[in-house]
Amino acid sequence: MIPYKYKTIRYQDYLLAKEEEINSRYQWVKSIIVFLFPYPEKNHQVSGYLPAKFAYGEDYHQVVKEKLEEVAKDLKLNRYEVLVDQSFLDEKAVAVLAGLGEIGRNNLLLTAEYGSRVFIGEIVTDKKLEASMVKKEQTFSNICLHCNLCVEHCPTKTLDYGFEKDKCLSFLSQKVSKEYPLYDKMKCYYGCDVCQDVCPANQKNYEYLEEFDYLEDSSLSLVDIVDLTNEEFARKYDNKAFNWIPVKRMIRNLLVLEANNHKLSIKDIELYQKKFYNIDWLIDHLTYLKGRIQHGNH
Ligand code: B12
Repeated sequence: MIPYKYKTIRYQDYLLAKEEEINSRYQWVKSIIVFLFPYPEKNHQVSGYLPAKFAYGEDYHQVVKEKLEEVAKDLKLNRYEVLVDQSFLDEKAVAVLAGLGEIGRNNLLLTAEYGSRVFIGEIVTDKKLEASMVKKEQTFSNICLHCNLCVEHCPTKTLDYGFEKDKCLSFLSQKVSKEYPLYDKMKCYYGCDVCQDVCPANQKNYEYLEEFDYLEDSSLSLVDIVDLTNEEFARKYDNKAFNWIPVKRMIRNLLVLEANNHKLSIKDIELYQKKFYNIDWLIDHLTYLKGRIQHGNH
């Protein structure tokens, strides 16, 4: 018998407790200023492997934080906090409520000016500012064409029923998971671009910060990271959005990409199995890849 214990709470109670917790920490907040920072759409052909385009340039967390600190100083705000990604806010929802766009079928904020290739950041402040939008009806509702191209092209069928996070290649590239056949569809070593690449609301011309332009060291090969510790990896890529990922997950991603590109032999896999003999989850994934290659199922 599997040993387990359980207790139940009402969903409403959870929502109230969550709200109370946020209220107690952010009781001082009167306004949220929501910012969009577009990043480029351009493709790059390189010899190594690439992340999704949102990670081509400098780490957006650092860049957006730095820019918003400058804005907050210009605005002479008294009490404020700059947030990006690691935010207590649902950033897509606050952007919609501020009138910046709508949530498209691909689960992302779509904007009329930039499409979906935007980073969202906020300044929360104790200053009472006039809201840009007062009525919910003023939100956008026609940027997403509901053409379903994102749904049809998603390699792992993540969007068939709303958004199934656990199937999303962006999620899988960051986590350890046993969904090995889904990894067979992977093209980027961090994140995924498919649902945005096929979106007709994208492919727009706009200005963006040069910090988000492609940097050469975003092209990775196994030799670049295979012998690094987590600390060495984080230091080497300290200006990259993916620098927080444990290095063995990045090595897994590169091994998967090698296999997906028919560049991994059984002999290579056996060498990696020896090298990483004490990391069970990685050995399991390598065993799967070995089976795949043995059965000629590339
Ligand atoms: C965790 C996370 C992920 C997870 C999964 C998140 C998920 N459940 O969607 C993973 C790793 C899969 C992921 C992937 C990506 N992410 Co992400 N992610 C986040 C993060 C940190 C939290 C999102 C979250 O879990 N929200 C809570 C859940 C419950 O909300 P939700 O299901 O997404 O949507 C709810 C609301 O939007 C609401 N809703 C819908 N419509 C409306 C309308 C109104 C008016 C309201 C009030 C609410 C509402 O209902 C939904 C269900 O509750 C946010 C940053 C943040 N703090 O918000 C970035 C963020 C959403 N990610 C971002 C990006 C760039 C990506 C990727 C494109 C990266 C990539 N290239 O691989 C992919 C896109 C995958 C996809 N198609 O969605 C950007 C999105 C920018 C944009 N244009 O929308 C964000 C905002 C980060 C940032 N600061 O720029 N992400």
